[in-house]
Formats: sequence, structure tokens, C-alpha cells
Amino acid sequence: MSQHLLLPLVILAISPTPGAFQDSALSPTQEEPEDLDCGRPEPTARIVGGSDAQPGTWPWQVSLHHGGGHICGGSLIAPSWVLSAAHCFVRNGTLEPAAEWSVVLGAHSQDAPPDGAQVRAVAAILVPDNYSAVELGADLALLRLAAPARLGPAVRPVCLPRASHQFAHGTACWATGWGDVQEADPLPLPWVLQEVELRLLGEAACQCLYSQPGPFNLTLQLLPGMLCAGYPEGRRDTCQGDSGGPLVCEEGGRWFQAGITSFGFGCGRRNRPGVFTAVAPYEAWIQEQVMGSEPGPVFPIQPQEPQSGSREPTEENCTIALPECGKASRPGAWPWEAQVMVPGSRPCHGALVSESWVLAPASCFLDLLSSGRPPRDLEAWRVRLPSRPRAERVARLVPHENASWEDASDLALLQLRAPVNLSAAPRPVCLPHPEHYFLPGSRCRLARWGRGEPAPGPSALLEAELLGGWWCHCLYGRQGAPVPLPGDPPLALCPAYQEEEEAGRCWNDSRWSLLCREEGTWFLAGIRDFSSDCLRPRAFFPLQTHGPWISHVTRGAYLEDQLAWHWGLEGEETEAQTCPPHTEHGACGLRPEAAPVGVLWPWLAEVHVAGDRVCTGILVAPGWVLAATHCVLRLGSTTVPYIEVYLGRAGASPLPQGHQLSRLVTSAPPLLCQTEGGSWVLMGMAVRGSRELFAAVGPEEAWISQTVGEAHFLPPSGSPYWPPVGNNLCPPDLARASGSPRAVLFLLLLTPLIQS
Ligand code: 4AZ
Repeated sequence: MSQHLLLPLVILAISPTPGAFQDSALSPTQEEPEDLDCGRPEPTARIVGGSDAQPGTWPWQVSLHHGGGHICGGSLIAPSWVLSAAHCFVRNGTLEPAAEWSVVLGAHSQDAPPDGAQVRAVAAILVPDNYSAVELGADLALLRLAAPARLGPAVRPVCLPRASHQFAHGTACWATGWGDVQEADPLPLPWVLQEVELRLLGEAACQCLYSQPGPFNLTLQLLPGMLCAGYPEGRRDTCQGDSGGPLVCEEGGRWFQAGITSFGFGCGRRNRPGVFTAVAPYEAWIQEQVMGSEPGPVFPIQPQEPQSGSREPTEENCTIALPECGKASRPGAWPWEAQVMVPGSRPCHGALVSESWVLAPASCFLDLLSSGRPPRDLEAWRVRLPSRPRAERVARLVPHENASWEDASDLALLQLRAPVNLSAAPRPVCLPHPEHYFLPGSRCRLARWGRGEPAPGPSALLEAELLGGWWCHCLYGRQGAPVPLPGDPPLALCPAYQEEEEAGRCWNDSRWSLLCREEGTWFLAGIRDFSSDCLRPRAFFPLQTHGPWISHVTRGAYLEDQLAWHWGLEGEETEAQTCPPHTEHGACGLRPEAAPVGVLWPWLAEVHVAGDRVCTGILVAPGWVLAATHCVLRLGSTTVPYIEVYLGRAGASPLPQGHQLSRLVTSAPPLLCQTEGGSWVLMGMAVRGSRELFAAVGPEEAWISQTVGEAHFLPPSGSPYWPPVGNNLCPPDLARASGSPRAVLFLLLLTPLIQS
């Protein structure tokens, strides 16, 4: 819990084996004082705002080891008893054997065998009969130690509340543990016990927060015996590995254990406070289990009544927190836009992701690394942020470990020397969690990224609609590749730009990041348009896979839950799907099912012949367009006229203004049929003068494939499939009817000509 979250050592093998802690001086029969005290650590100074606990501050905190490492926390409640969480010990409905567990007491850091630490074997694990799953409550357990702990400054029991004890909501309490410091981010060495101050939330306030719908429609019904602590804005919390550890509140100079760390939705997320097992309601169960054990746990009388008015069940506001990131007064005026100024280079554009960190492409700086200039010399580097009078100084540059060889990881984080005050500007952009699912149809825009020149025109204001994951994935993916389901990280994000279609231009000289909006909040969704040249739709590398790295480095980036999740409804696939046949350039014959904007038929080409005719061509390979001969050649002529081919704009938008009247003669429409795999296949071209009679393309396969090696013919198994009645995509098979005309076709070799 560093700044806030606790940390697990779950996966890391802890170096000292339990034996290393063995306290040989301890005699198991050692007598404990009769008047066992509780909840009083030896006085020590605590670092205010710090996250490492001072040794001796929380002497009841224990670490529960299994298989050689820390798994859960616990609290010493009597010399022979430890309180923890049931879910630490129950696997698939079965209690794990006590003999596999050991309890480490008096540890501060788990790095080295700590002075004064003791290890005890576990004689018994007791779990309430009605425990079945964390979200159903009763998540507590008692561990009887094989030998009592020897009490001292580093090992003391905590006080337990009686059943009647009431903890006022709003009370500042403390949670402690060695759990993760962020989701999936273990506590770093030297594994010092972490502490975090959490406020008790009343039942109504907590239920209100957990009733806010979240991704995967996750909400939670709080049950009696559960207790919440944390903040609506999140950011301070317990996490995996803290489970079983105590939440303690000071009353009358003693520390009472109000809760046992149990679960939550993620760690430190907005409107998702930590859920604890309330200890007070389990007084009777605890007393029953420890009966006859001397000395037993201490349940002091509540030292003072909580102030009236702050107790449950008084009225509580339902104050939910709104995102603190991703708000922009208008698109294009991005309050997170950062310019990294490195002497001798053009500014590099990035995004502010927290008070202290800027995310930018590593490629802006990698040349500095390779040219031998030490990147550590950041003295002259500056970062410009909106509305800041002076440029910020840079303390640290952290490139992504794969930055130099993987475009999808072309990322670096720059730490500012001093955190900036966040306001309307500068304000960080929101980052997606790995499971974020940007809905097809999401509205997205571009922001400058890296060293690219701005595109001419109102590029930053262009609005795109995100295409469906299946189409985007298969267009750039491999044949048979499984399409990621919602909740799995996508390999690409494809925005379609209506304006770009209309402008007939492409910006292959520019570098962009992709911002997508959910409920008025902007997320940095993708980086580095990786589609080459003018290939459309554009494709961006999704940023969400890097969320854990960013939060690990920054410990405070604004990762935000998905805000729009009405998916799984019509149109969106939720079943496993694989990609249809493809070429080395990606799948052929795919088009967006619901075609939000953009090109309905992405292979259609406008073939402009000698300035007076426009007919239809078909893109059959990156450099080749197939057209009907009668379109290209005038009757009786054998010389090829001047021809221009326009790609990527047919089917969606009308012909450009000014061309429309003189060139409205569109001839040789193609006949396309859809295969079972979803690909569209060119079956025929209309014969001269007809819109209904088609000449089959199939017989020309040999000629086409000899001329255009990369043209892709569907294998026999992908034979065209005729859709059910009522879905009349293709007319009867005229193309194969006997006596049907041979296609007379022209292949046009494309040369790049115009790039406006
Ligand atoms: C866990 O997995 C866990 N943020 C513990 C506490 C919380 C979440 C998960 C609360 O043990």
C-alpha cells in the first residue's frame, strides 16, 4: 500500500526460509504475564505521509507463509492466536492443512532475517462454517500457534472490539501489510511493511459507491459483517497480499482491530474502496474458538462512545467520485499535451499522465542514447505544459524495456523534477486498464505524438469512429488468428475518419496518438498509427497493455475504469472467432459489418480515364487494380489513355465536388459474393452496357495470378456461400451460366501519383 496500496510477495520466493527466523531463545513453555495488555505499541514516531512503517509501530502484524513465501497477513490477538481471512486458507472449498503454514511475528522487512522476529508453526486453522466465498462474507479465520509467541516490543497483540463496539464512519484508521503496491505490482525490495491511512465508510456510502456500475457490469451487494474503508477517489487502498491483515483504529490510546482485509474490485480504483470483514460482529465466534486458552484475546470495553451524529445508521451522503483525468474544454485543446524540449532536437510531443510524469515515444530520445550522449544528463531538458508560465525540469527518463525493438512499446516516461498542480490545465489524460474495451463506434480524435510535423488542415479536430474489433483485428492479423474478446487486450485499434475520406488526403508524414472519449472523459487509447502510407483504416497500437508498466513506474498515473460498457448487445461478437483467409498484406475481402463511417467497399477504385470517364476498378493487390477493358479502351483504339485511379473513397462518399457532373458515368460494376468466412470475393464484372449480366472472373485466374503474384484467390474450401433468403446479396449465378460471356479485363499497375 505504499502511497497507498499494500504489496504481495506471493510469487516471489522470500529468501529467508521459515527456519531462518527460528528463535532458539524461545521456550515454548515460557509464561506470559497474566494481565495481557493489547493494542499498545511502544511509542515511536511515524513518518507522516510516508508509506514504509516504522519498526514496532504495528507489533500485532504477522506474515503468513506457505510454500516458502508470504501469502497473507494476519494479526496477533493472543500469544497463541492469530486472526486472518478465511480465503487465505480455503482452496476449492477445502481447508489447506495447517502444517503447511507458518506464522512470522515481529518482522518489519521480509528481506533479511529480522531481529526479534519469531516463527511459529500452525497447530490449527479455524474458519466459520458459513464461509464459502469472499463476496458472501464471514471471511475470517483463527490460527492456533503450535507454540505461543514471546511478547516484546516488536510482538504484541491488538485489542478486539466487543460486538457492541461501534466505529464511527469517517474515522481515520490504518491498514498494514506486505501486499501489492498497485494491481499486479509487488512490493519492491526490501519488502518493508507498508501502512496506509483509510477512512471508515458507512454502509450506505459504501453500498452507494459499489452500486455505481463498472466494466463487466460489476457491482457488489454489501452484506452484514462487511465493512468498507478508503476514499471515493480511490488511490489509497489495500491490495493482493494484504488479505488477512488488520485494519486498526485508535481509541483511548489503544488500537482496536475494526476489520480484516478481505477483498475489493481491483486496488485503489475510483468508487471501489477496500472491503474488510468487520471484527465486532464475530466476537462470539472468536470467544467460542479460543475458549479455555489462557491468556486469550482481550476485548476491552469501548473507551468512549463515538460522537453522536457520526454513527451508523445516520444519513450519509452518496458522494461518488468523478474522474480526475481526461477532461478537456474542447477537442484539440488538450490540457495534457506536453512538449519535451531537448537541446538540438525538435520538440517531442507526449501526454501528462500524473502530477509528475509525462508519457512520450521513446524513439524521440533513443537516438540520444545511441549517439553516446548520456541520457542521464537531463539538466537542459524541459517540458512545456499548457497554462504553466515556465517549462518544467526533468528528473528522470525511463524508457520501456522493449522500446528499441518493438514499435508497440515505443514508450518512455519522464519524471518532472517537481509535481505540477493539477487544474483545468494542466490535467492528465486518463489511461485504460488492460481489460478496457473501447466500444466499436467510440468517438476518437488525434493528438500529436512524437516529433511529427502537424498535418495540414484541422487534423487534430478530425473525429473518427472506432471500428469493430473483429474487422480491425483480421484486417491486420493472421489467417485463423483468434480475435480477442472484449476484456482481452486488442492488438490494434482502428479509427475511421469521415473527414479524411472527404478530404481525399492522407497524413503519412505525421505521428499521432489516438484519444477516445467515454462519457465526456478522454482516454489515451492508442499510439503510433502503424498503418503504412495511406492504407485505411488507420491502425494504432493499443496503450492498455502498458497500463501496468506505467502505473509501476509512476505509482500514480491516472488509470481509469471503463466508463461505457453497454456492449454485448446487438452487433458485437462475444463468441470466439478467428480471422478469415488473408494475404501477406492482411485479410482480403473484409469490410466493416456495420460500416459506421468510411469506406463501405474498401477495394473499390475509381478509374478515371482520359478525363472523361469514370468506371469501377477492383484493388486485387497493393499495386494492382482490375478493370474492364471496355472501360479503359475506346472502341477501336489500342492505345491506353491517361488513367488515374482513386482508392479508398468509393462507396461511402459521393465523388468529389466538381467532378461529379462530368464523370457520373460509372460502368462495369463488380459482382461480389460473401463466403462463409466473411470475406467478399470478386465473382464477375458487368459486361459492357449491362448492370445485370456479369462475366465470370474465375476463368481469368491463371492470367491474373501470372501477372499479379500477390493477388489472392480463395482456396476451394472458401467457395462462395449464398446467403439465406431475404439476405439477397448476390443474384443467381449468372456468371457460371452456360454461354456466359468471358470477362475482358485490364490490370492496371499503380504508380504513386498524387498525394495532396
Ligand atoms: C486480494 O486479492 C485483495 N483493494 C485484497 C484487498 C483488495 C483487493 C484484493 C482491496 O487479496
